[in-house]
Amino acid sequence: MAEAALATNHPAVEDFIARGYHVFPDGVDPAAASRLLAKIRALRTFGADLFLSEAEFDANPQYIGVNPVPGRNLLEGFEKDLAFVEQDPGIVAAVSALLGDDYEILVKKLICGVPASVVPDWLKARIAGNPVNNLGAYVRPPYRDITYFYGIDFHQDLIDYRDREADFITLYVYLHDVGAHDAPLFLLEDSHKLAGTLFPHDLTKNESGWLYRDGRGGEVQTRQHLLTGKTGYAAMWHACTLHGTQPDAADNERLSLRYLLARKPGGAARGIDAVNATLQGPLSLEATRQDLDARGRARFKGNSVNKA
Ligand SMILES: O=C(O)CCC(=O)C(=O)O
Repeated sequence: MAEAALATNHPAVEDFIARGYHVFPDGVDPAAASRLLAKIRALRTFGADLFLSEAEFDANPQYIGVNPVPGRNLLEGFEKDLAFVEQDPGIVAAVSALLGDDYEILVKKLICGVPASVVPDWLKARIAGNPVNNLGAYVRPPYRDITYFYGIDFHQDLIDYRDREADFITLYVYLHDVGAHDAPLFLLEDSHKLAGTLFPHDLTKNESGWLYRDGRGGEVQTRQHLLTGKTGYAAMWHACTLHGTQPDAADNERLSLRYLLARKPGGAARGIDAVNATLQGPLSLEATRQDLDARGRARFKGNSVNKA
């Protein structure tokens, strides 16, 4: 307990308790971010040739196993180039305060917000209004070493971790300037306070942001915060903090690094324990989502973030 009490002195822990996320005031080295981006762009063009044809897709639809995995992850070729994030002193200090200095990287991958200009019309028609438009199912297999989004409704990152405690955080780094039209992340401040809740979430837009209800009788008024910033912008959030993106309306893709960082199981109390002690709800869920059928296909249409 003494350690958790000490750790709460770090601004990242204070921000997680107060609002569910932390923006790094100085980000990370923009020159290193640009160098990495240039190397990635030299490998990939992010054009319409990313996608299967409609006939190819329909011949064998695969909705599961279409994200990067060990052995098929573009970032595996860039370990040294990622030191500007993984060894940035501000990042290391903040993450250590939350998770302990023996924290581990659960997942790291490149995320591409695919621009409207390259998504084929047949695909746009099929996925319009879906809550989760992860396009991996429609991308040619060799390109599935990146995760591709055409918008995703407000969700918690706990969504992918049934029965796991919210003992991990997400770190996002923009590899180029991201403005309002580049599919920036929308994040709902204070939404973490209701802890784990089932996706899709009960959200009602109002003048101050969104009223968020947990289905258990609890509710919180949240403020919508747009994560826009320059190259090297870095922010991290709690596994129960709601966030999402709208489809990328710009002509260019948005390329970002996404890390999931976790505390080592067991051990002494950490800043994350102090954060979690303030939440009003379960820290883990037996079921995290109810939007998919048995094959992993969207069961219904509906999306809040597109109304933001
Ligand atoms: O980058 C995006 O468009 C959405 C990513 C996201 O929300 C996530 O990976 O949890």
